[in-house]
Parts: sequence; structure tokens; C-alpha cells
Amino acid sequence: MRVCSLFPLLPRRGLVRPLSVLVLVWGLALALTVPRSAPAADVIRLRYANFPAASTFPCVQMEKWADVVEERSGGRLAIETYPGGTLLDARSILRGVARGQADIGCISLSYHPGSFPFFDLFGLPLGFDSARDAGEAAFALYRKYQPKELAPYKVLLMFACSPSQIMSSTPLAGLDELRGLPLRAAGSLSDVIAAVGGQAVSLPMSETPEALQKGVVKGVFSSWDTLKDYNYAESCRYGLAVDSSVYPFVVVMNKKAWDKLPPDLQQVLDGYADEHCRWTGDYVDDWGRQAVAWSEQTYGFQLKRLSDPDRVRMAELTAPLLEEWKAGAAELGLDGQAVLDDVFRLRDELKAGR
Ligand code: DTR
Repeated sequence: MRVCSLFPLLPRRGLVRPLSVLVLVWGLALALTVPRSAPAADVIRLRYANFPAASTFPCVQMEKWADVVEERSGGRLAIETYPGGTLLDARSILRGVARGQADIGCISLSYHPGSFPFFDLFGLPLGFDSARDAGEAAFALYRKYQPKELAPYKVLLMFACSPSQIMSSTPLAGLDELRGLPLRAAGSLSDVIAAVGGQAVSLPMSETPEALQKGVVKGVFSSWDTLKDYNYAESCRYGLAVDSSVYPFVVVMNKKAWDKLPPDLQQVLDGYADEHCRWTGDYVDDWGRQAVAWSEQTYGFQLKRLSDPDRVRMAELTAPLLEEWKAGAAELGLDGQAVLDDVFRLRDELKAGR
């Protein structure tokens, strides 16, 4: 059972009460929630910053991860989780972890255009059909290539969202209806929208509901889970299944905080990473399917699938993006084609192995 500190850095709490009551409640909570197996003096507290709403899958996976690592550490780790930007917002988490304002942070790499040239690849259409496979592939690529862009951090794990789809307030039958349509995307996924003729508006997820409400965007390029978790289905009654790019996520830890952990606790975190990556992918893939069914029942959401000719056209229109990434990879000292060959081999092996 995780420690929930109550004052003043109230992760997941917003109540304001007299200090004495709160400190008493906090002390009681602390006494009741620190597992018997670890004396309080031995408990290492880690602050984990996350950006989207607590109900969304990046925060659901955070809570799952925290529960498991606390359990497997025998209570010697206490993870204080901060969803919804309550400690650091989407654009501040990376810097905040580097500075030690948070020990751990979850970021969507696509929110930092230009900062992650290697992983911009995963924001392009690579043909993954599940978050589980895309996340495993991204994590494997990280381990193989160790891109310098993540060198300042300890990478605890990587995962991905399910393939991005298009949800819109205007009816969609195919690519033609996307022409000039303002759609929210992020990072290199914005290039995909532009390539098919849409008007890409690059925003983090946390700023998208307001942009939809104000009409700044008419739809969202993201995975189906957001239909329910952000209630996009209320304003976006039309969906076009394009099964496109995924958004890669990384959970990073401040390197000094990591180095201070005893080796056996480091092994707890490293030893759980792959299992958690798969758990997260399965969770969001399943949740996305449930979100579509819920949207159809609740709002009469109408889902169309991109026609085969349009799928071919979309692949042709976005192919230059892969060529551009390959050219950029050369500047990173990498053989871009070899990396792509690795990605496609992993994609096919993971799909065959499911
Ligand atoms: N689609 C990406 C990633 C993403 C998918 N679901 C959620 C929920 C909460 C935050 C991000 C995401 C994106 O649009 O940011």
C-alpha cells in the first residue's frame, strides 16, 4: 500500500485543512501505510511526476508500477505519485527530473520536438498494430542503440500508446475529408497529418480538451483510449481508423537518485521493466477497444475504416517522412536503413509471437 503524503505536497489530494489536523492525519497515514517489513528509517521515498489526468493510461501504469516495485522492494521503496501535472506539467517533467525536482518522470517523447531525433522515428507510420508490440520494440531499440538524447537520464522503461486514429467533430469518409482539417497531434505525428493534407496543431494531450472546446481544432490524432479518458467522443462523434503512428513514452529517473539506490533495489526496478512494458501495452490496447464501444453506445460514435486505396495513398504520402528520418539518422552517426530494418524485423517477430 503506497504512502499518500497529505500536506503540503499533496499528490492526488487537493483538500486544504488546518495544519494540525492534516499533520495528524498524515502521520497516521504514514504509520498505517509503511509496510511492517521496512522500518521507516529504511524507506526510500521517490517522487514520480506525470502529466495527464489520473484516469488516463500513462497514470494507470504509473500506479501499477508503483504498487509492484513497493511490494517487490519489501516496502523499502515508497513511490509518491503526482498525476495531472500536480508536481510538474507536461513540458517541465524532463527538466524537472534532470534538476531533481522529481526523482522519476513519465514523458511523451513527441512533446519535445527536436529533442529526441532518434525516437522521432516512432512517431512515424511504422505499421505497428498494438501498443504492446510498439512499446516492446521501442524499449529494445533503446537498449540496442542507447541514443545520446536520453543519456542524461536513467531510463526505467519505455512504452507506447496504441496506433493513432482520427476522431473528429465533422464526418469522415476517407483522406479527402482530412484536407485542411485542423487536427491536434504532437511531435512527428504532426508531420503525418500535414503529409495527408490536414492542418496539424501541435499540442500536448493536457491542452487538447480546451482547444477542441474553443474550436481551435476539429479533431484529434491519437489513440482510441482518449475517446473515453478525455471524453473526446462527446464532441468528436466521427472516427476514421487509419491505424497510424504510436506515441512513444519514456519513464526516466534522475541519475543521482538512481545511483543512490542500493543494487538490489536497482535490480527490482530493472527486473520489472519488460513485464511492465507488456502490461501497459496490453492495458491500453484493451482500454482503447472498450473506449470505442462505450463511445458508440453513449454518443452514437460512428467509426469508419480507411479504404484500402486510401491506405495505399497514405503510405505513399508519408513515405518521404521515413526518408527524411533516415537522412537525419546519418547525422546521428547511425545507418538509418539498418535501424529501420531492425524496427520492421522486431515488429514482425513480435506480431508473430503473440
Ligand atoms: N496520443 C498521444 C499519447 C496518448 C495516448 N493516450 C493518452 C492519454 C494521456 C496522455 C497521452 C496519451 C498523445 O496524444 O499525447
